[in-house]
Amino acid sequence: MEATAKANTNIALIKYWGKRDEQLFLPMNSSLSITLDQLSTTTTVRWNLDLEKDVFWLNGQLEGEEEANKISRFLDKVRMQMEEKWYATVESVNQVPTSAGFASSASGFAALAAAATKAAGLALNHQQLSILARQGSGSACRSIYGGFVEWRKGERLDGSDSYAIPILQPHEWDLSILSVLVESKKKKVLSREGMKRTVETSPFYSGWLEAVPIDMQLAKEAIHHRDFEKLGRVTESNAMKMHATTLGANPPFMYWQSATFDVMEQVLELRKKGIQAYFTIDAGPNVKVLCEPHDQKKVCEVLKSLPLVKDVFICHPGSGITYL
Ligand code: 2P0
Repeated sequence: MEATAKANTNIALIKYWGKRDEQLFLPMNSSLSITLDQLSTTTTVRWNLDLEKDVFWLNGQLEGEEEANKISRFLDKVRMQMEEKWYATVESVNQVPTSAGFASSASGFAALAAAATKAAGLALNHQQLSILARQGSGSACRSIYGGFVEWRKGERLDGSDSYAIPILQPHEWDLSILSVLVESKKKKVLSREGMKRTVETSPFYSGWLEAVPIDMQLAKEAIHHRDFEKLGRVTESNAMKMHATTLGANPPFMYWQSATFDVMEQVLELRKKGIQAYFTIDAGPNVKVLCEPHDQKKVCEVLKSLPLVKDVFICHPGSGITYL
């Protein structure tokens, strides 16, 4: 009744932004991401007859009730498929640089879904695992697979057609994804709250929903033809549109800080000099910069030289879940 699984985080090129069902984590729009080769979570789950509640250890520390309850609510979905309603000890380790401010919910729930079901003796295929992981955190459904991954939003009310599918294996197109750390503090508006507020109040949200299918098509064409410039342009413009919706929310909010602008400007400068680099930004101030591996060293050097940049982590497309 024990299993260990590892999952990497992913970076969305076409963003998941807004839910149509908060309980089932069903998205308003499809999204597309690259699973990275690092920034991972390794999780061991032990189902145990003698436990009276689930116990959650993170990075060697026993977590309090709030965090443990999140895990328990997720494990309830696994328990529903088990004959014996046992509780579990969950031990997770995030392989991310200390307090680097990188989101770990994608790798976290992908690893938990894989370890919990395997430990329970349930043989779920990747599609079923993606559906399960989605119900812990939406973006986790994409981390089940490696490389370039699409999360199809689906239409059904029960979420049975809302899961990720792989579109390109990691070795089929090597890109450099530079995670630029400008801030490691917890964000003020969590992504869950931010997307809810935007869906409910931003007049720009309908424009977002109109734009995503077009961006999605462009991104898929670019990936198919390994057209880096086309992929970069649509990635950057999709991030800008997502962040524009937050400015129209009530109350309005924005995830960027002055250092975020510094990095964005630097990326535009690099392009003026003929170096193909493009940025994307998630629900926080840190920036991810995409470039081709032959430009990686130069781009990294330039970004590290910015005074407000604390660190730059270089990633590449990586694998989906693995069992250890
Ligand atoms: C993404 N984000 O596609 C987008 C871009 C943030 C901006 O997925 O509520 O932690 O757990 O489903 O997955 C972050 O949201 O949100 C996210 P929940 P999640 O990567």
